[in-house]
Amino acid sequence: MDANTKTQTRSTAYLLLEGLTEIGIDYLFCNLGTDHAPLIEELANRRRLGAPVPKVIRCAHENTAAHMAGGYAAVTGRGQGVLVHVDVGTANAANAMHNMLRTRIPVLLMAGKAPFTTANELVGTRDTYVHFIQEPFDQASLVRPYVKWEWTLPSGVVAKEALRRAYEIMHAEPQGPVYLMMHRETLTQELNEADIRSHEPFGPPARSVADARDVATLAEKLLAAQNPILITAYGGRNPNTSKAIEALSEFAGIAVYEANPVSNISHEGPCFMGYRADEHVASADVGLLVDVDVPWFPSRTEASPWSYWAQIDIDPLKTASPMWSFPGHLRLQGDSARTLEMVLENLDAIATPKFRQDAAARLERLKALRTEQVAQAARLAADRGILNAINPHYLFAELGKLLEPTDLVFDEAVSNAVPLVTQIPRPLPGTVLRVGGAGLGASGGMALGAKLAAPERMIVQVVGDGGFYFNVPTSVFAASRQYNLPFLSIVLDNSGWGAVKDATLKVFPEGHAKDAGEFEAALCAGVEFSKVAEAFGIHAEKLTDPAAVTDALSRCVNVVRDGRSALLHVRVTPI
Ligand SMILES: Cc1ncc(C[n+]2csc(CCOP(=O)(O)OP(=O)(O)O)c2C)c(N)n1
Ligand SMILES: [Mg+2]
Repeated sequence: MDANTKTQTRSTAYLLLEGLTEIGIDYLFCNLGTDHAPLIEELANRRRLGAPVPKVIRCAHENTAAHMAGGYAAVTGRGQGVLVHVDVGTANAANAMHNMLRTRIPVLLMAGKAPFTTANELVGTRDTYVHFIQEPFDQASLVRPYVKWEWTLPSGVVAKEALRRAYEIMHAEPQGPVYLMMHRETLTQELNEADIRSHEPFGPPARSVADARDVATLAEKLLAAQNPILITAYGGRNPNTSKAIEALSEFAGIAVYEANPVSNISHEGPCFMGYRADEHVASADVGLLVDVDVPWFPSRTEASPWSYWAQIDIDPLKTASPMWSFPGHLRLQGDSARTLEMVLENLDAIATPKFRQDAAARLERLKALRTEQVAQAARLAADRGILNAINPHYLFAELGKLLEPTDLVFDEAVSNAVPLVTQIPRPLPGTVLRVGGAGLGASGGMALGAKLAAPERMIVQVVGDGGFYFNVPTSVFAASRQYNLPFLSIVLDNSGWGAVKDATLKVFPEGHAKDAGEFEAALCAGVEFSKVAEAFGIHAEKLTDPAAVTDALSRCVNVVRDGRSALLHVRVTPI
């Protein structure tokens, strides 16, 4: 205590931890190193003093830590902290930052920087071999394509200000990761508490909505439409968007599709037509792209030159992508739920009796088509497969019978993703989640983070055998056990990388690879994935016989509902 000013001297690390709690960081998902000594010291100090600190979740691998933060934010909407070790830890977290950016999930990634003093000039100076080799010229470049903001904290004086700015930027739409780096000497710097600016009002900008005149234009287009469609991928990120899609589509008889879904809308909406939007794009006269990144593949599908396309999206320009070209006669930036509600209000006000009659007829046709789709899904699931080649449709249909509507499914099923969403009923939005990125290895960490955020919900990870390796399952299972986060992991073992084989066949349908049957896609045969789980005390089973599917699934689901993780290794139709 300084006798003259009556203020306390505190280290940057102390103030940073305080600042984190002030912006609502409940958790620090960590993989630590020498750079974090000042933070470890002040965590203990603050706990000793009874001051609040974020809860520390130690993860054996950064991939788990960063995806846990993602899973937590996907459920709560609140970005959390991820603390990793200098450049090397950042590199290991880069895959997850790609996924978080592409899924528009807020994450505050923090890393130390190697000390810059070498001879005790400041507390925290270089004192070990690694400090001399851990400072690349541009540490932030490891994740710069995937973050919305990055900064090296120059002094503790601005630690709290920097955190508030990071908070605002990661939570501003389109949401995404931010990255803060800190030298060890900065973290040990002692400051007078009175010098720290604190508690100014802060927060991300309010969500915007489209201009009323543009909304009216779109309502007029829908009034004249004979064959309108709507395509979404992450509409379920906001439950109100799912409701607004249902209301508008029912009113106007709009066929609703999910394309490369990331966060589902309700699949029980009256106009939900499944996943083959591409087959209906050419015949649509008015199309709505609502919260979607890739509605179809232009190499195979083309919109009619006479059709009218409107886009409603928090991020219509896809500003994180150098190239993005889908039609947009009208691009409406803003909150999709509110914008869709306004479109419906406008349409209701101008709807003619003929429009209402036509829309009602379309609605009846769509309902009949949906009934046929459900029957077709049941026919696909009726084939149970054979020994060592269980039909994924059957597997997922049986799993679906055991899940509650609120249970969360993390989909990393890759080439079996369509059977998954086709067979597992999902009446509630945001209950089957995939990352919008391409970085395999997400679902395990995301599942753990979701469980942390929603302990009352059952969490299921569905992952391919290839994806299982990318998840660093030892790290995932260790965190599940250490922090008591039970979840069900279903490993779809089709003997390798089905998607890699499919990609080769798509480009070279009659090529040399096909002739030779050499797709470079087979992985190590005979691996007992269940043993990996058993090493961590997790209930594990291997499923090879279609006749055993129902019992094995219900045993595993019960184990998880009783509070212990389970892994089910399923031999599905091989590649
Ligand atoms: C980090 C990362 N590395 C490589 C890839 C390329 N990749 C895409 S799909 C795939 C195969 C995945 O195999 P698996 O999980 O078994 O699913 P399957 O294709 O067999 O359904 C690979 C390697 C990727 N998406 N992400
Ligand atoms: Mg596979």
